[in-house]
Amino acid sequence: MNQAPKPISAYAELFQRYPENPILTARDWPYPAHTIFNAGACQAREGVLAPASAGGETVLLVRVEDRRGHSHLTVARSVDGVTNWRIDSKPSFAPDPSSAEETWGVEDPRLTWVEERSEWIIAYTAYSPSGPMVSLARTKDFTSFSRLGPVMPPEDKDAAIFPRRFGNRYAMIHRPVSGGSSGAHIWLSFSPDMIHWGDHHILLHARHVGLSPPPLETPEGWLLLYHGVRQTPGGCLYRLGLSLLDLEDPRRVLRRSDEWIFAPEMPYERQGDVNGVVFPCGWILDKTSGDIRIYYGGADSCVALASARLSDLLEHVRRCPAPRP
Ligand code: BMA
Repeated sequence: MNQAPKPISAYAELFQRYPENPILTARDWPYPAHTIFNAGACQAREGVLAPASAGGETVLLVRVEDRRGHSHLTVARSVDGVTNWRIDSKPSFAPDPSSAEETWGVEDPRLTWVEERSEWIIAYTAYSPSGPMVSLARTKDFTSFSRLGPVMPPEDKDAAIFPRRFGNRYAMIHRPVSGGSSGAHIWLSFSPDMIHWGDHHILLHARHVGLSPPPLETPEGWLLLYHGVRQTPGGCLYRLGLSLLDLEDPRRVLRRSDEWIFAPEMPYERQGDVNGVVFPCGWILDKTSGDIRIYYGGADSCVALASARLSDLLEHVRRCPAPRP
């Protein structure tokens, strides 16, 4: 194995990259694929309708792009979450040909186990001719899927559902883009039934930010890992920051990092179909060890893995400033 170059940053690193990254590329695919990247992640048991708390193997729902530039989602499973991936032999969740919203594919799934419904809710980007929009689907076993349908009109993406209700309402983070130059902020919306969404609030203001994996419940609040996009003369750079939301009222932002904590540094993050992108859609907390595995797309061309300690992330975010009122 070639020795991977050391990260160039001199800052203390919260995330450790898996030394043999990337863990999956299109070359691993059992059928023709142009690239694979941006995977949702969870732990589930094959063929068993079991709650997330029951553990099980790692399931990735991987974005696969074909040579038309259209994406679908395919399941990859691994016992240790790192090696020996078993990949479905055909697309597991393909665009619905009868749905105009999915004409140009389905992208970037985020998976949330919703205990009271005993099912996984998948928030994904449906690429319609009018632009990207947020759609929801559900599954109990990652074998059969059914759609709840589009829930946010274009342009909107980077959505994930919270695992439990607040009062009697579900909550969802998403990233609408309005016309003009008012920016792309992270929003929070509520719904009584997961279909009809309203009571919209801006959570994080910025020129261009979006949620990365789904919010993670911790004793100190909902931990958010989000990406910030910087446009440079050489293209976009996608880097990650942390934020913390109040546990009972996720409209309250408690902390937000003003420095990025993870950025494209390695060759598989800096060079690919889209250079300079790290894009996590899933993270898995091992509640016993406190370790988190973060699955992220590298340069829109592979799936890579990094790990962090939950206690380190919380210590870091605790020291971040509280947003100005
Ligand atoms: C974002 C999303 C991601 C992609 C990233 C970089 O807007 O579309 O799927 O990884 O751009 O191209």
